Amino acid sequence: MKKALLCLLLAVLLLTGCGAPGPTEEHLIRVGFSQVGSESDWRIANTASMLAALSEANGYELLFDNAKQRQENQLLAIRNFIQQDVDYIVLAPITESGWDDVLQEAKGSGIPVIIVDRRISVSDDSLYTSWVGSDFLAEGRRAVRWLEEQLQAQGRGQEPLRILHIQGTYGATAQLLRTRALTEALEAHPNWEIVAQLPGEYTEAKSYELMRDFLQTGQEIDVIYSENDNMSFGAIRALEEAGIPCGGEGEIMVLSFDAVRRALELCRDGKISLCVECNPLHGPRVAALLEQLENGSTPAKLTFVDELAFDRDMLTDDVIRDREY
Ligand code: GZL
Ligand code: ZN
Repeated sequence: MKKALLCLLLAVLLLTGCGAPGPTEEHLIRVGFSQVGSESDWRIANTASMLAALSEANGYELLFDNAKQRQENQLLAIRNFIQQDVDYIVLAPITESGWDDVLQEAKGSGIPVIIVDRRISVSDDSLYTSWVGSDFLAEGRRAVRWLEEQLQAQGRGQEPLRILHIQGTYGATAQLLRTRALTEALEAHPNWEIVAQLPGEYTEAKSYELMRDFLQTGQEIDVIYSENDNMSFGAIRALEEAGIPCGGEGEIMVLSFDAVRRALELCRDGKISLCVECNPLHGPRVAALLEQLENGSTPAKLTFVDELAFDRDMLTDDVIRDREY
């Protein structure tokens, strides 16, 4: 008897459809992503990673905005996302400051915000749900440690060291913390000196222009501490035009951040002395945070990605071929 009753109940359930899931709702998770711009190879790789992860095939409807390195465009984009009532906002902030008001509006509309890559400094940390990106201070300290070891090995630990410092966009976390690592090092090494700081804005063109003008001064340098690879490419082009070699024994050492493919190749070929990795492949990491939120669980507030540094000895064609960006 019981068995028959059970079968009858099951039949009723299936026929009425309650209990069994309805036809899968073609519900795409609507995400607004405000990207800094397309200023560097790193940024291009980062955008590609985000778009690949937040694809329709993966269940997302992505509203993408490229701010062309202007914060006002990011503010406009976020307000537009709020207007369109997206499910989530992802922000790659060009600088740390200036986000309180617009994130207050997103919070008021009940739209969770994920920050990716650089950090934001806001009065109230509840204005964003989660951040994923690099430990930029660790990156800078990695470069400084490598330089100290090189100089020791060359018996130059106590010699005067003239450093040209090419900086990224002022106020970007990558700039603030890669710079802090260098200024910390100057305190530890009174024989080190920053002979000039050039605002390269992370672009090859700007860095080339500033480097070409700097070389007109005839100021001698031993090291270029360049806060991303594209600025290193611009500086190296200016050096080569001025007939000044770099990367060889006793020549200018270029320390560069990002470790994009072109930089790794220049490092393998002995032009760049150190490539410090800054991993741009945040797409899957952001998608994982969104999935946690979709499943109602609370993601970590801060997620740091692990990174390393490459010098010439480490770079074989195989290593470079296997790199994803
Ligand atoms: C670092 C990122 C920086 C890269 C640059 O995570 O914010 O911005 O180092 C990019 O290449 O332009
Ligand atoms: Zn929805």
